[in-house]
Order: sequence, then C-alpha cells, then structure tokens
Amino acid sequence: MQDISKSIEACAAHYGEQAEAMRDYLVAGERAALALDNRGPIEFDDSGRLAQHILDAYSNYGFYVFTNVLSEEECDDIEADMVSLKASFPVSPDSSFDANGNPALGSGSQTPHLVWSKPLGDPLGGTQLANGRHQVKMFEPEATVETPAASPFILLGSLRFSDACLRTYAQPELLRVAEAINGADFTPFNEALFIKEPGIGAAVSWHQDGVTHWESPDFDENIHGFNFMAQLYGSTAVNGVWVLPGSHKLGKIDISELVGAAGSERIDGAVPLVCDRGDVVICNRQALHGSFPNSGFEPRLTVNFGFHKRSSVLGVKGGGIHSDAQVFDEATIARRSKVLGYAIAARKERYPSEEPYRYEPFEAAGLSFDWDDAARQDMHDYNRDDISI
Ligand SMILES: O=C(O)CCC(=O)C(=O)O
Repeated sequence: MQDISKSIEACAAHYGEQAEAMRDYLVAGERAALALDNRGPIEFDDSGRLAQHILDAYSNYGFYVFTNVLSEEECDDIEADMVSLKASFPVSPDSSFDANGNPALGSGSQTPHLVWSKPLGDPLGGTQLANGRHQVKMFEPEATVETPAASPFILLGSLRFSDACLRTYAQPELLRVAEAINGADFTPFNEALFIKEPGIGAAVSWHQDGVTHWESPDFDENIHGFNFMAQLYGSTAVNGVWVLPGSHKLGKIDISELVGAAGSERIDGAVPLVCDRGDVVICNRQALHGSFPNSGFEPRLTVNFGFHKRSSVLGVKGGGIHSDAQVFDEATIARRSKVLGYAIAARKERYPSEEPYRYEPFEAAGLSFDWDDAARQDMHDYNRDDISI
C-alpha cells in the first residue's frame, strides 16, 4: 500500500479552517476501508463459481477490491498507450490539434471523447449535466499557477484509442466475475479513463449512477449494473473514489441532505477505494460514490468499464447520458457487443497461452472475431451505442 501521509497533509492544507477535519476524514476513511472484508484475489470455487465470500461481500458493501489482477506487463502496456494518448490530446478544449500541430485524438469523431476541467475543479457537481445526478458542488482547492487552464480528466470510448485497454476489457477472470453477477448473457455498458493527475485531477462529485430503474417494480441491487475500475497507479484516500458501503440497496439517496447532515461534503461512513497498481475494483453503479480533486502527490489512472444484466437493458429506453436516448433492442446490443469480440481476439494475440473467455451469446450465435484493420474501422465511434441506463 502506498504511504500517502504527505498527500494527506497537502490535501488537508487546502481546506483552510476545515484542514483538521479533512485530515481526520482521510485518515479514518483509509483505516475503515482496510478493515472491511471486501478485498483479495479473484477466487472461484471447485465448480467454477465465483467464491461465495466475494459474492456476499459485494452484495453487502456494493464494492470489492480484487487484488493483483493486472500483471506488470499489462500495466506497462497501458502506461505506454497513455503516453501516446496524452501526446495526442488537443492543446485546449476548443482546439482540434495536438501540441505538435497534428490532428488531435478523436478528430473526425461523431461521439464525445474528452471531458475537461479546470485544475482541481468540480465541473459536474451542482449542475444539471448527466441528469443532475451530481447534486452538490465539491470544494475546489486553489491550483498552483503552473497548471494548465484546463485538462482532460475523462476519456470516453477509450477502447478505440488504446489497444492495451481493449485487451484489459477481455481479461478472462474479470469477465467470469461479470458473468457471475450479471448472468452469462451480460451486456456491455460503456468504457472510460479517469485521469487524476496530482495537483490537477478534477473531482467527480458524489452521485449514484443509473437513471432508468429506480422506480421499477423489479428494482434490485444489481439492476443498474456495475463498473470495473482497474488501477494503473493504485488509488488512495486522497485521489481515489469514495463509496458509502451498502448504499446500493437504499434506492435514490438525497445527497444534499446527507451533506447537510455531515455539515460538509465529508459524508459520514464513506470509505475510499484503497488499491495498489494492478488491482481492479468492482463497484455497483447504484452505490453512492464520488472523488475529491487530487490535491495530493500520487497520480491515479482508472481504466473503467461496465457491464449490465441483459434484462436491465433489452427493450429499455436509455437515459441518454453516454449515448443518444434510444430503446436498446437485440440489434443494438449485438452491435455494441462486437467490441467484446474484438477485445477477446486482441487479447488472444497478446497472451496466446491464456485461456480466453468464452462469451455465451457469441457461442450461441456461432460468432467469431478477428482483431484486424476491418475491426479497427468498425470500432470508430463505437461508443455511440453505449448502453446507458
Ligand atoms: O473515477 C472517478 O473519480 C469517478 C468514477 C465514477 O464516478 C464512476 O465510474 O461512475
């Protein structure tokens, strides 16, 4: 585990007369997170089922930290892709060129790709963006003068920009976890990178994801799916996502009321996702979660990808957040699922001795995929079909 004592001090120092309260919150949150029985390697029982203690802990808390999932080699690949991705980011939010004057990443896209923020800002909190789900504005610490006026902190449709992220999308043990939670006919949701550079990375204010099924007679704890959050540099109390354990079962939460009760954005009982490099969290989208601006010294890069139960999305009108509002029919789901086929094929090339994941809907339809130029072409703007509920 990373020693973040210097970051805790640096972060707290931004909070003025609340500095001591912030320090105590970070320290107590980290301790409480590590005391929960929801971390360890991915384990399956003798019949190949995800271990019952993992299923129980995930159901109890709404998240589980899988340790040591990505190998060092896999992390290195993602890191190398990040270097070239960053070099191709536009120089500013309204530019189409990178720092070398070349067309920037995503030029010619129909779909949104980069979300920008001022350094240490909270661009979503207290706004109507994303259906107003980020009800409160987080405190925005003062950044140093050397930081750029704005930086990207989310990259959407990330699988078309990074082969390494595409391969991680097909990590077979993670897909077996997806199957255990959402059934063998699980479907994609969306994919993104969350980029939290030290001294720059923006907050993602407290929220619960999902806009479709809160009032459904079939509402249950898994109806809005989950995200995997793979950590390239680890994740800490200062730079990581915080979760209110068990909140995925509570229905829609009045976040403003919770913040009012706490007297600050330091919501009582929440804990940070404490991870090392290569760990992957499964986090229920209904759990109340959010992250503070990264005013510490450690970077965070989260490779985020989610999955749904087919029954949650088939014939359902989407929320219009990650893609246009539309009814998701068999054809849309099949089109969006092709990315999983390409990912499995791409992973097979990179890790030929690994047993690839067998996705039941492909087996049933007799489908097989290659990772080649035609596949790359097919993935252009693939996220216009994000299955956003
Ligand atoms: O990584 C973060 O800071 C926020 C992630 C998040 O809100 C999500 O995955 O829904």
